[in-house]
Amino acid sequence: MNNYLKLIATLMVSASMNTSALEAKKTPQAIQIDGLANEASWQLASWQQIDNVILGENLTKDDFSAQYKIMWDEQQLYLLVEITDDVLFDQHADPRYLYWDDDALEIFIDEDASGGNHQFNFNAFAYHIALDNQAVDIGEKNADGSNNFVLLNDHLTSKWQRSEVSPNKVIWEVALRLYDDSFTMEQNNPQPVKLFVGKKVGFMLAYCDNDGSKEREHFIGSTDIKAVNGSKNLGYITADVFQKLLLVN
Ligand SMILES: [Ca+2]
Ligand SMILES: [Ca+2]
Ligand SMILES: [Ca+2]
Ligand SMILES: [Ca+2]
Repeated sequence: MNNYLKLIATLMVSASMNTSALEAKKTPQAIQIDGLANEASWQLASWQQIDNVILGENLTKDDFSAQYKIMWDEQQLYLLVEITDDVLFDQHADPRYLYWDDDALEIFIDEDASGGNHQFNFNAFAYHIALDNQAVDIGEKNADGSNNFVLLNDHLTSKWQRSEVSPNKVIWEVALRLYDDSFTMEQNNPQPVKLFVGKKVGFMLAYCDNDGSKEREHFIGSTDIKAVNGSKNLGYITADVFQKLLLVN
């Protein structure tokens, strides 16, 4: 390829990345994780939608709808999620047992935006936050080859509360520390990375909605995933379906 064609190709790639990149503004003030969106900082961020159905059919607005805002500072990402869910349901008390079949907020994060497989490693994380605010992901497989569901409660702070004005609405705030792909469960005192202007992160947000069934009724995400072999439920396997999040001032 000659240099002119290379330049055109580069411009086309960067143009397509710009249109799909999500931006997070830096919060000028501390955000308190209390399920109350009363910080002035939240006014600076714009609402994003969680409206792409990954699993399930015939979703209505009353059954589930949600929007979110995202901000950051050097220590953490901050999420404000406003969820309408008609029934809150936690059938399995154990946060590591069939957790995707309980109501759960799921944060997908790829610290270095590398993309790629993360199903049984920490190249990226899929934090399922249960209604008891505990976070679980799939770790490296056990020696016998079985799945190893691990609690990662140290990685985030989570608190939700029902809206005072609309009882079926939940206001959920999360502060999330970012760990790079060197993270292991065996590590002693792992340290999160420092965030900075211009940093790119792989990101997706989703919700498992169950209102009383054996298995979750809907799974809804923030990005439009292209189906592979008829399935859009790919986020727990590969970070390639995440969105690029850019940290800005
Ligand atoms: Ca708050
Ligand atoms: Ca529902
Ligand atoms: Ca990665
Ligand atoms: Ca529900």
